[in-house]
Amino acid sequence: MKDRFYITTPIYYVNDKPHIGHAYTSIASDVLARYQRLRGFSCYLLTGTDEHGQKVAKSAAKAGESTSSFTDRFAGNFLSMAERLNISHNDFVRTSEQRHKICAQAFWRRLEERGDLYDKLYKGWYAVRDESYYDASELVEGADGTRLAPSGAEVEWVEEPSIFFRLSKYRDALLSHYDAHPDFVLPRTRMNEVRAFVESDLWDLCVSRTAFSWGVSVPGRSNHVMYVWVEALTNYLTGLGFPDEGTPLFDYWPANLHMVGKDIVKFHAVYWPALLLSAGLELPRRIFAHGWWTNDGEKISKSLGNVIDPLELIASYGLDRVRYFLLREVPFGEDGNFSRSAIVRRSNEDLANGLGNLCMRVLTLVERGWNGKIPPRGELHDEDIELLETFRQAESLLQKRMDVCSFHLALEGIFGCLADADRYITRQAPWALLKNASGDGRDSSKDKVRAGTVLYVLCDCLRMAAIDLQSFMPASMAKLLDMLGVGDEARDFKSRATQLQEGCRLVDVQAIFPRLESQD
Ligand code: ME8
Repeated sequence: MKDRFYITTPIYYVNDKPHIGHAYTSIASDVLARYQRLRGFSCYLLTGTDEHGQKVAKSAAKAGESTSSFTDRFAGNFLSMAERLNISHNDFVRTSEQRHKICAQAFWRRLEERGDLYDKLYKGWYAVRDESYYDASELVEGADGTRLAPSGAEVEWVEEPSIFFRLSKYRDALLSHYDAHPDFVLPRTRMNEVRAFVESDLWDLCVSRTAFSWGVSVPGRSNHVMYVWVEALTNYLTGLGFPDEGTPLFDYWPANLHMVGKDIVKFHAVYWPALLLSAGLELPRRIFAHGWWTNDGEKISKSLGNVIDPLELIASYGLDRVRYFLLREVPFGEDGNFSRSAIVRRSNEDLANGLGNLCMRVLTLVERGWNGKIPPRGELHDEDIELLETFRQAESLLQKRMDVCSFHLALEGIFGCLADADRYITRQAPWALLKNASGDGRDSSKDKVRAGTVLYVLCDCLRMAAIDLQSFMPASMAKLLDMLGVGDEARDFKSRATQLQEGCRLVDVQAIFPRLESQD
């Protein structure tokens, strides 16, 4: 039985169309899922949509549409975004599905049986945009003196009969969990924020609403719906068939990674573990909270009219350039600024000039000198061994970086190796060797054998780089591996340690990343 690995994306609110931020989280999760599969893990990737709560209900009402047809329409947009982004999810949970209702209600009963729920009137602040309760001490003053949530969202005063969860009871358990697992939340700065939040007064959490009905009803209390966050978090269990804990699918629990944006780390690193402790379930191994994209320096928001549509980007630049750009441009975990000129620059410098150019130089020489067959490898010189070793040893560094979601460093490492390969081809100048050999007229001449060895080494390095890059740019790297004649069965990390076969025929050689017109 293969080792299991379970990764989740947040489930996205269906109050609006998907934008680049949603695409970012899904792509990062997909890259990791593909990578773990290539390493031999049985990896389950879950994504989906968060369809209940006041925010979605209000958006549907504003659109003059019934909540169910509105949510169907927008959930459809998120599903098709996942398909267009080539996300390799194993399941897509919609919280409006019956299986989710069953899961969320069974989970609720566990909290109830534990004695962790009690009735109380909620009197306090609520931000619909964040679907979050705030203590007065957390609020900030807006430009016109109004009170706002720390996120900048408007807050409203709410008084309603509610059910509370004894969150404060779990304070010490949470803190000792953080102590025992300092990488529970990454990056570390986020772990520190989470700890500070829990160390300060941790209030009990209001977990039901009575002011509206668009949600999963509380078992036995039909005038209450579950607080949307509590219900939404249980989607990670719905995807594994909870409450049926006896199925092989449920063996994926606990999640290895909940991938989220930094805006929702509190829900995942404080509320969710406390709820799981109460329900008697294991805690996820890790939460990674990535940063925010801004657009030319401005926060992406509908009111500013600067929302970036991922589908439009794919249409303009091609999917793999977008996937590469998003994960290469900004250290994962930090905020980043999106600009079209940056995507063109990255694509041209790294993909067209770097990788694409090297591939074309190598493969056209192989076509010319060896009728498109991988040349035989002659005796290796020190510099050949050195380059091959650089690529071989890059794998363990790649693994270390992927294990902590350092995608930018992972890519930097791979492209660093490719830059070495570039310097090597310039120094070895196989084209000059080939020219000498053709003057000589003999296929077995020393120069021809040497040129063949140099090109063999380069093809083998390209094979390793393509295997490493597959999870980032699946379609283009599949094309490159096709061109190199590497079979489907030889594209994982186990096969990476083998060698390219001499005499194997190149297939359909073509440019993988043509240059883009500069937009400066
Ligand atoms: O919060 N930059 O859903 P949501 C980077 N339903 N990432 C961004 C981003 C930006 N500008 N904008 C959004 C919810 N994201 C809840 C989640 S999970 C049980 C429930 C990404 O539609 C980022 O991952 O508001 C963020 O956490 C998520 O979208 C929020 O999506």
